[in-house]
Amino acid sequence: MSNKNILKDNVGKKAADLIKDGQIVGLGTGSTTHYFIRHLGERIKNEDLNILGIPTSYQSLIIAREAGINTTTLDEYDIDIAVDGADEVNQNLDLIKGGGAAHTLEKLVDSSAKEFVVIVDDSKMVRDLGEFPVPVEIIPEALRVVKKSLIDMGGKPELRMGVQKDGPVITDNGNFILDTKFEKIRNPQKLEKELNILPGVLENGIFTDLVDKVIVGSPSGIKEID
Ligand code: ABF
Repeated sequence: MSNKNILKDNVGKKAADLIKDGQIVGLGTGSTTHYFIRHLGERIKNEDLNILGIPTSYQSLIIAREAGINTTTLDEYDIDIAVDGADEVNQNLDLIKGGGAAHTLEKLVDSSAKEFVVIVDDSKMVRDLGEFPVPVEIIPEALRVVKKSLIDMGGKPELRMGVQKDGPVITDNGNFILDTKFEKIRNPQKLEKELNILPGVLENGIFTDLVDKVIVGSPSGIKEID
């Protein structure tokens, strides 16, 4: 396992140890949360726990199934605790998410949870958000119009392309992603709201005022910030 993956594994295990029997758990997306989901699956098996997961993407649904976690939906249950990754975390515990193109459902699940825990390695901790472009999910018909609005707002939007570069990434909701670079984001709350009122925008990857705890893995150990 690479050094970074060891850190992800450590924080994933730490978060899995927080989960209590009987809880409904939001299952985030991304490589760090995969470790969490696998550790949670092991605990469910070893301790015979009664836990249901609510996935934030097809990716996390499939990993949950592989890990032996039964899943349900937000239509049926409220969420006790959600555990998710992030692309950037600032000192106020605001986030940029959406590197995995799943931020719309992530925001719904994470914001519905009574407790929202973020797990990251220390490379994700930043002073100001914005080095990582803000993912903006748009309906395909809005591409030209929203791109222009984002440029007018000072952003540099780029349509996210698939690995083969032969077509755009399509989200689980059938939409496009405009990865939008802004200079240092001084007021994440304001930008989060301004992006979401653009017609054609479904959701953006800035998450503010949602996080209860961040578990950070570094070579010197695990730190919890709340
Ligand atoms: C998802 O996965 C995203 O919102 C975030 O963009 C990303 C983090 O991925 P990783 O853990 O692989 O760095 O949670």
